[in-house]
Amino acid sequence: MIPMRDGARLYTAIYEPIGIGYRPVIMRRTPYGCKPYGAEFTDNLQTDMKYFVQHGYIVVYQDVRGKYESEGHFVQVRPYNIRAIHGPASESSEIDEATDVYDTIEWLIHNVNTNGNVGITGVSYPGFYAAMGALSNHPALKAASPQAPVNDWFIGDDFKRTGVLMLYDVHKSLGRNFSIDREANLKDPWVSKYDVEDPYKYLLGLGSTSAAIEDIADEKTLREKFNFWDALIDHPDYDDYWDNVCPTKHYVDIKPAVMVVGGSYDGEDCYGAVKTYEAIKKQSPKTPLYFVYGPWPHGYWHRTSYESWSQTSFGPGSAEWFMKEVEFPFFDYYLDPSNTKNKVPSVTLVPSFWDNGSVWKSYQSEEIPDTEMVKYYLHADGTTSTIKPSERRSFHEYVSDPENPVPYMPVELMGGKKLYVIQGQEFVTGRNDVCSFIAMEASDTMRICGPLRAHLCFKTDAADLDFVAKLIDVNERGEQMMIRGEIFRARYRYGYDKHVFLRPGKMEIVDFEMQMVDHLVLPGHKLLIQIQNSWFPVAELNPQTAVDNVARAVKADYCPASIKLYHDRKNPSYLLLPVVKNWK
Ligand code: PG9
Repeated sequence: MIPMRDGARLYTAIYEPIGIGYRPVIMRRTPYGCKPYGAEFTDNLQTDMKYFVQHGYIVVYQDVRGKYESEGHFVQVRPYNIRAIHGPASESSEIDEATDVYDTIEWLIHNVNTNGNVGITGVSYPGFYAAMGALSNHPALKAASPQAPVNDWFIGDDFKRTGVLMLYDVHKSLGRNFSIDREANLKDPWVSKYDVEDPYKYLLGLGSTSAAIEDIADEKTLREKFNFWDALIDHPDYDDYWDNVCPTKHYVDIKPAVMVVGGSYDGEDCYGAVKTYEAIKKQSPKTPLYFVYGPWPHGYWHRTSYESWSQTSFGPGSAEWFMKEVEFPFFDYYLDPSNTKNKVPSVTLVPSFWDNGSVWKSYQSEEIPDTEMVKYYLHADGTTSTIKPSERRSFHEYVSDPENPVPYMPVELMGGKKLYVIQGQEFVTGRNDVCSFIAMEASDTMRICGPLRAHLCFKTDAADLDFVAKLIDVNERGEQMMIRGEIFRARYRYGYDKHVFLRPGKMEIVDFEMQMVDHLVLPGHKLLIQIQNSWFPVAELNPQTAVDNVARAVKADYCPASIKLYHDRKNPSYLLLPVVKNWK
């Protein structure tokens, strides 16, 4: 129980090798508990921490403030506190997660046989704590690795995407010990009552987001137990609350080396990984910065058995290789002066591909490869190409009906593992509310590396719409793998801080980013683009009416929308793809 500068004591489990002298520390902070407490704790020491244990590192786990065995008050993604002293504890007892890391490290180097060097790491929510720890300014902290770190729960991580509530995840994960009730935490926190037979039918039957929320628990309970609920419900637009909670702007003048790790198949915090890397690269130029990105679902870069996902396989060993050849050498270079190896390259990329039987390959360099942004225009004949449409007036016309939303997965595959991120879309082909556009066969391998963008021109009679853009890889046998799907709420087309309803019958445009990919389109494969207006129930339904707060919408607010998706000379719609130059 390590005392922080304000007197709160944090439960800290220290696993220290005996009799091998002064060793580096690798540390992880978590809101999910350091269970099982005490000597029987063996789990991570044999998995994601195994190379640190093999090299005699001191391994430290900590319950973050206000969680499990630690004292103090838990705040979801506790904002960086500009009133706190991010350095030696002084008379100010103002705290945040960075000062808690400072105080913990200060205690460790004075009470444990360390060599004076500390690293901090973590995946997902622990990734957020690793990023905040990098802001502690403790001189002993030499390296940090935020991996799939939570960054922004409004725009791109976990709970919401561009302000759209990721309903199924929220519905399932809010049993996930998001309670600040210590008793509840100590029970099995994974209370998920939503492993229902048919989530699509179950959640559609509830009829609205507000009913789905009510189905989790009554509002009073939710507000008392899930102290993040106020944010999800009371701040429907990107207001000061969201701006204050997002850590990105504080990633400035970071002292330790930082290795950001992300997975292109990650259905939770792929956004957080890329935005954390981009922010540090831009705002903290002196920081030794590293980026790793590969075809991994959430945290699977530590899963040594992982070699396939959904319908794709790409060979064994990627996680073992990452831990042994990239992650541990990164920390050891900065934490163990006896290390004689060179530093790892700044950028490690493992492209995805759709061709079962091939094996993954890593590309290491000092920069992300140079790309050219190429427009793939949508055409009236259901094709897509780099040729701009010439028609004077051309559009696809269809109806988006909340009573019959486009499913995000085949019902039999709906469930927790987030396979939807790369799931082939054969199950929606043929729906007239899914607009499909197929490209010619690729003659050479094309590598798409970076965030995509969707630019869609449309008219509608509705006051608001969600657009889902999907980029799909179709192999020679017509089998599909989704490269990236993304949802965007049209009311935020002028910015997330203000919702501006659509003007019925007027030409409107949405232009939005789709999360980073690194994908090889192999010769003989075709790109398929699909545009639709629901992705249910992974995303809540848009009432498609002028409802200020969708979380308060009731069944009567949901109305069908007539939509014209334009693709003509004056109003072209397209996807903008970052194509790697001269890729062979
Ligand atoms: N980022 C993941 C998550 C956070 C909040 C809700 C659901 C998931 C995670 O920490 O695993």
